[in-house]
Amino acid sequence: MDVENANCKMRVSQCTDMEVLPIERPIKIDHEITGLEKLVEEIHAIFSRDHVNVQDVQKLMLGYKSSPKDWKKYAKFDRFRYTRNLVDAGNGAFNIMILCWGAGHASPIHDHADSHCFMKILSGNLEEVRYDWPDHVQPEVLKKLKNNSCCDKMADQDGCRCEQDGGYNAGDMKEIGRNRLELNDVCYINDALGLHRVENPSHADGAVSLHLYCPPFDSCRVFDSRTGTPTTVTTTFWSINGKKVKRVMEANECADSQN
Ligand code: 2CO
Ligand code: FE2
Repeated sequence: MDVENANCKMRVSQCTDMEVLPIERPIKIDHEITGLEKLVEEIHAIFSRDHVNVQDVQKLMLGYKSSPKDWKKYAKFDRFRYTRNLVDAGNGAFNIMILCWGAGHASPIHDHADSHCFMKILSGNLEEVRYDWPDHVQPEVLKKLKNNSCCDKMADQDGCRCEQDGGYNAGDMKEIGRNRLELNDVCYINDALGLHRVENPSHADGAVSLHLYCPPFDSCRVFDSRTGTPTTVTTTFWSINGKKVKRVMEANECADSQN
């Protein structure tokens, strides 16, 4: 099975036969979608099926051409970091949000909590940098694909140095690719394809992106760019349906909760 046929109604690690993880290839748009509301409607319709191909979601998102009037009510920027603004909670099967990136804002390196992640540029440009998982941390999906764990792999060496033991080395994060994402581009990632960091490279302009996650997640792991040390953080919203959320600071927000 091909990753584009994976059923994104299920967690990535539950998608069967995902041995082959191909690179993205050009996808043809079936039909144009007029307006963000219509796109959200079509996403609901497709998710009412039992099986939703990754590629079908990509096609829908490509079929919509960004128009700021559609999404400006969700586009709320913060001076210091990128914001996550919920557009639709997808009846619990997925969620759709708009992320607003001020000039130079970036996410830490992070995973996607075993979910499927689709991302479309609505305004400006973003740069996505992909990384391999650090040797000492393995996502559910790779444990399943390789049918082993880092503990199995290292058992007959000098003992397991997996995450519980804090065996982290400088230089553990390996870059595996870079994508420049421009207006209306769509990209897809899941934990089997690696980790990523997303940045607005502009020194002057903001950027806005539309994200769809399925299933939705409210925490993920961020990785220290030097050592690969993972930290679990809560993912929060800056606004929901265009209304700013009153936030209670949590202890783990010191590590930057917006990933
Ligand atoms: N995953 C990050 C977040 O939800 C944004 S990077 O694109 O997936 O905050
Ligand atoms: Fe991400």
